[in-house]
Amino acid sequence: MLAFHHAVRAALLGGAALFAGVLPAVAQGQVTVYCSILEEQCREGAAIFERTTGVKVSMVRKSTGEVYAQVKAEASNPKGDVWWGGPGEPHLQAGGENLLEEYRSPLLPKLRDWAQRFSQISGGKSSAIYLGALGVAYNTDVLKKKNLPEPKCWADLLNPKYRDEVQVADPSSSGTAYVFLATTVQRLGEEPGFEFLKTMHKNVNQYTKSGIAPLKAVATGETAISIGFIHDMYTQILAGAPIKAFAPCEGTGYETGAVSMIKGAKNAAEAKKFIDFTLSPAAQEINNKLKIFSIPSNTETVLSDQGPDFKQFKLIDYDTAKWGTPAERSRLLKRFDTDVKSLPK
Ligand code: S7P
Repeated sequence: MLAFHHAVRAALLGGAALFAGVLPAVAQGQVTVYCSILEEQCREGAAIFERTTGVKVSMVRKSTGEVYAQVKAEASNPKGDVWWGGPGEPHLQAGGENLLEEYRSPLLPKLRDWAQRFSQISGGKSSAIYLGALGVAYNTDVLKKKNLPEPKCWADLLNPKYRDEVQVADPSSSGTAYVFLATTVQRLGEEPGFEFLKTMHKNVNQYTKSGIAPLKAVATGETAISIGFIHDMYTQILAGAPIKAFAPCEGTGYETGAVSMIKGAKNAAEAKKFIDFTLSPAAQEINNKLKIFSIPSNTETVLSDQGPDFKQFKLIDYDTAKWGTPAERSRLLKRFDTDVKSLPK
């Protein structure tokens, strides 16, 4: 009887404290998150969310295209609740294939215009959390040692002098590499775009699974040149890597990083709470701590002045909606596999 009394009192006190937002949260359920931002961001986000809500987070880090494939494979028995991060196109494809649940967070009015538009494009199934511009990084020591020129434009990456010196991820698994593929066909038109990719293929030493791997290889000098997001390149530069990064002279594409609730999520209430968290300054300011300076979607998120100056980049009129439709993304990826990836070198 006494134990019961203590338990009820503890629950009541716990409830009152939580309501007042005073005491640390007590255990409040669980949520499974498929995380497609970087490992360190996923870890930090899970820790803050657990600490502030008491909800236990089971976090799995996978590249964006891989999570899309997993969510599709698990559609009849969903195991994940939330898909956090990664470029928007695989999220849009999943939404278009009825693999995601509509959820309009009460934080949507706090988001920047581009983020509100993304939410509309997705039919309320995904929300935007950040923007990031695509670019090129190179290791200045490696180029010097091999007596290679410094690239400035996309066209420079076709130079036969860079044979086996360029690294980029595989667009089927990596959302980053898909943005590169979609940027190339939008920039040049589809036929010339594929000709560009076929020629560049001769210079590619590896199509990695994850989008961040090529940059890490540039940082250690394993490869001379990589394609990826410029904000991630700045992270490496600020950490002291001998890297230069640029937005190519012809103009470049960009990503809209997204978060979505998985259809049939077993922990729907916790999933919504987690999505609200990803749209809040508390989650978006993790990037300031980790020096990952993409543009956050929430107008109240504190911006750092250490990151790249996006206003200086020449951006193309990148069409996330079109290249995120199931038909276009599937078609482009298939064509990349048959026309580019399978080519001998
Ligand atoms: O937030 C940093 C960031 O680089 O993480 C995401 C991640 O690299 C996407 O990985 P994949 O290419 O392997 O799918 C990016 O969306 C984001 O800019």
